[in-house]
Formats: sequence, structure tokens, C-alpha cells
Amino acid sequence: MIARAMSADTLAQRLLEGDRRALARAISLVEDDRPEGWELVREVYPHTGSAAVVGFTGPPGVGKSTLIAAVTRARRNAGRSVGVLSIDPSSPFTQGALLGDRIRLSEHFLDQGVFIRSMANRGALGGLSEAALQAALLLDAAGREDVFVETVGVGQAEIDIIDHADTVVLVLMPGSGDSIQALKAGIMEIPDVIVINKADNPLTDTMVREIRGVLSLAGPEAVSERGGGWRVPIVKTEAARGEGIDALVERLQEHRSHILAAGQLAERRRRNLRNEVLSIAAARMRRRLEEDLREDAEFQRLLEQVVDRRLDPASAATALLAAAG
Ligand SMILES: Nc1nc2c(ncn2[C@@H]2O[C@H](COP(=O)(O)OP(=O)(O)O)[C@@H](O)[C@H]2O)c(=O)[nH]1
Ligand SMILES: [Mg+2]
Repeated sequence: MIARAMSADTLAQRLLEGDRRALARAISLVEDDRPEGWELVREVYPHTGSAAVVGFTGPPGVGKSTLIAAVTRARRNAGRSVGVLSIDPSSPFTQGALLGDRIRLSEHFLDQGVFIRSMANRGALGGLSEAALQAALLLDAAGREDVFVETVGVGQAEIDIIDHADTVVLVLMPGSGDSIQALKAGIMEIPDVIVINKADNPLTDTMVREIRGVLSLAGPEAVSERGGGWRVPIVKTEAARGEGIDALVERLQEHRSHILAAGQLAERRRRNLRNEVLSIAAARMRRRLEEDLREDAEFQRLLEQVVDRRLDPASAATALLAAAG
């Protein structure tokens, strides 16, 4: 009965049964990069893969949290269970942004069918994106049918996380000129669905036209880069009033059907899992290397040479790897 004494076994069992407290504890374990967390994921991993994971990305303040709250409401009305992961590495100390998210999602707090979790911890050794991916797996294992991941579309960790979504939704609002430029310049990958939220703004249609322009400029191949033959829909919403949410949910379902029919979901997941394995392996190799070299005199000597401009960094790395065997 004492939570702390809970063995990994029971925790896994309770998690698989969908127990919310087990889920909360499990996510804390992976967030803190605890060995029990990895052990748990190892145990429940065979039970993952059925959740529909949708990533919502976009600049702060466009209405992602409000939109997720509205989509969650729609999915709950359709009888689906929902998990929400809100990831904000920009606020590791203040809970400012997260507090706002909590308020916007507060109507769902008492609903057992909705599990909401904010993650901002980037201190964990494994890194935020790894922890977030593990957390998404745990939500999946706990039987959440829909998993919504919210990120501010900046930073590598967030791009890594959003890459793991089956469907990527870019949320913008009228006047998000920077985002249009980023799409145009190819800095931002073309998403699966574009939402123009705050459609109560008179500049909405101008924005929609601009986005259409960018998408047609990108050409059919670019438009389909994430999923052959899929035409990226632009959906106008007023998340705060629940306008356009049904249309958005329909587009999300159409996209899922599309990637399932074309075998792209499997392909996308294979590619993402390959990246995940490689990035965990790379992170561990780096960690091992750093530990091995902490007191290594030879490494210090190499470093001095680089500092003194007698040896370039690449040659030093070559020498380092040769010495490491
Ligand atoms: N006018 C208007 N405001 C909205 C709409 N949707 C959300 N907001 C407001 O925009 C602000 C930011 O919303 P939030 O969901 O926190 O944005 P996030 O930072 O992208 O998660 C909040 O004050 C919302 O109430 C909308 O459709 N119209
Ligand atoms: Mg938010």
C-alpha cells in the first residue's frame, strides 16, 4: 500500500491497467532519469504502439493549449481516453507557461479519461526529448488512445519529440509572419496539418492565403514530404470558443487513415525508432567518453595542443578515437 515500496512489477501492472497514479509515478521516474524508469519502459514496451500520437507545435501564445483542451473535449465526447504531454524546456524554473496551460486544461482535471502532464526538466542526464519520448510510451502503454504533445516549435529537443508524432499539427495565428518566413525558407518542416487559430482576427484570410502560397511554392513533393500524396489542409479555428474544432478533428482522422492506408505510419515509426535508438546510443557513448576522459592526462595534453593552436579539433578527435580503440 506504500507507494514508495511499490516494486517495478506492480507498477508496470498497474500502469498497464491504466492506473493514473502509477502513470504519474512512472513518468516521474523517466523524467528523473532513474534506472527504474528505463526498466519500466522495457517491461511495458511490448504493449505500446496503439496510441494515436498528435504533436501540436507553434510559437508561444498562438493557442496550442487552448486548442488541445478543445480537441480533448471532442475526443472525450467520442468516448476516447486522452493523454496530454506539455513540453516547455524554456521554463525550467518558473512554472509560468505551464501554469497557463494548467488553467486552460483545468476543465479536464477531474476527468479520469484525461491525463495531463507538463515536462520542463532538462536537467535529467538523458535529456528532455528522451524523457518525453519515454513518457509518451508510458501513456501509450497505459491505454491512452489519443496522446497529444504540445511543444513550442524551437530547439532541437522539441523537434526530436515532434518528429515522433504520427501527425504533426503546426498552430499559427494571424500575424505569425516569422513562421511563414521559416516555412518558406525551409527552416521549418512542412507539417501534416496547419491550424490558423484566433480566426476571430480580421487578418485570418490573408494569413490563409499566404500559407497557401508557401505550400504551393514548396511544390507537390515538398508538401508531401511527410506522407506521400497528402495535401496539407489549413484549418481555421477559434479554440477559445470551440469553433472549427470538429473540422480539425476530421482532418486529424483523415490524416491517420491516409498514413495507415499508404503504409506510411509503419514507415514513419520505423524511421523514428531508428533515430531514437541511435540518439540514445549516441548520448550514452558521449557520457561514457566524458567519464573515461575526465582524468585522462593524454586527453588533457591533446586539449592543450588544440588550445595552443598546434593541433586542430578534428585531428585531436581522430587521435582521441584512435587511442580509445
Ligand atoms: N482571440 C482569441 N484568443 C484565443 C483563442 N484561442 C486561444 N486564445 C487565447 O490566447 C492566449 C494563449 O493561449 P494558449 O493556449 O496558452 O497558447 P499557447 O502558448 O500556444 O499554448 C490565451 O489567452 C487564450 O485564451 C482564439 O481562438 N481567439
Ligand atoms: Mg501552451
